[in-house]
Amino acid sequence: MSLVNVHNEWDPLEEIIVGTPINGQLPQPDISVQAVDFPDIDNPQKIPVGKFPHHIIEETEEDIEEFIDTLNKLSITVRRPEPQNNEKVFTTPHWSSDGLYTYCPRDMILAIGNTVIEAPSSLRCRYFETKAYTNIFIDYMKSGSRWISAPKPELRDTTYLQNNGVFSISEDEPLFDAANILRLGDDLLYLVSNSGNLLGAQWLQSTLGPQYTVHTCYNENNFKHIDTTYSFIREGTLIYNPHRVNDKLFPKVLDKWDKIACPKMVPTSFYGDAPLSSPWIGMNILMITPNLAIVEKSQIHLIKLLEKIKVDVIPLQLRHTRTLGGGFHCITCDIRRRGNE
Ligand code: ABU
Repeated sequence: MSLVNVHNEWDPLEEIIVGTPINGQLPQPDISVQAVDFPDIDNPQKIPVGKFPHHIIEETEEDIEEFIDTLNKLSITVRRPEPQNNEKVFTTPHWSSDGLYTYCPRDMILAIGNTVIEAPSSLRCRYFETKAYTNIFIDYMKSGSRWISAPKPELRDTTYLQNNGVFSISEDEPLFDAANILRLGDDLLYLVSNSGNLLGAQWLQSTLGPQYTVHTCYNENNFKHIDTTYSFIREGTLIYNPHRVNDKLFPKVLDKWDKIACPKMVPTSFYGDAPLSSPWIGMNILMITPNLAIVEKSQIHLIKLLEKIKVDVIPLQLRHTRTLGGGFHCITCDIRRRGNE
């Protein structure tokens, strides 16, 4: 039986990939890093670069170990990527870059039904990131899963566009991070942003075929990933980021959903001047079942809201979500959930 079998964000979780901060670094800044990760910094020289401090990596790995322990106690299988050498510079015909990290498998791996898809990221530094998961993908393929890589993009300088200070990406080739997409059964919600273009949505639709419908949606300021814009709790119920979407921006496919505004986030600290995540990383939660969520423990307002709508919460610590750019949804890729649609 295919080890990959996942149709939505909330069915009972059975298997998951959890990232690692080990060997993580901020790559040499280039136009892709500026456009996608630091669109608010107008002077490229102000973009942070280099290794994350040791204590950030160590404390994060410590927090992740406790997270994995919790998942194991819930009988959930956990797999981890092979740490990569991100310092190594690589070159394509158009540019050179070094790597970022393997902390956020959510950004690079899309699991839909029995298929894993390697995403065509608009960040040059992530060009080879999925290589850290090859052994896992081979295991999945041997179990009967499908394994696809989206066409490798060229990512020329002309990919990155700036209009009135807002970055976007061109429509020259399909581009998206897997974190631009959320699964609602046969409906997929696809955020068009500075990390995902319309051609990417079209590629996904044509690759998955008529069983699925890819619904494009937008948020304010073209902000990259969908999992700090929407958190899906269970069939028919979602939490949205009121700073990024409103009645005008909700896509039609969500017409019948109960949409609850995310309460204010509790501010959490970060290292340096420019973190990889916004404060909304606090709403980046992982559903274990439709009635059980893992939430970063400082987010007490969100925890209260979830309890009010009858979701039990396991509050866990993840101290460096803003510095490293990932909460519990980002640092995972759910591979198998019980349920068939
Ligand atoms: N990788 C998720 C980052 C999203 C945010 O900072 O809001």
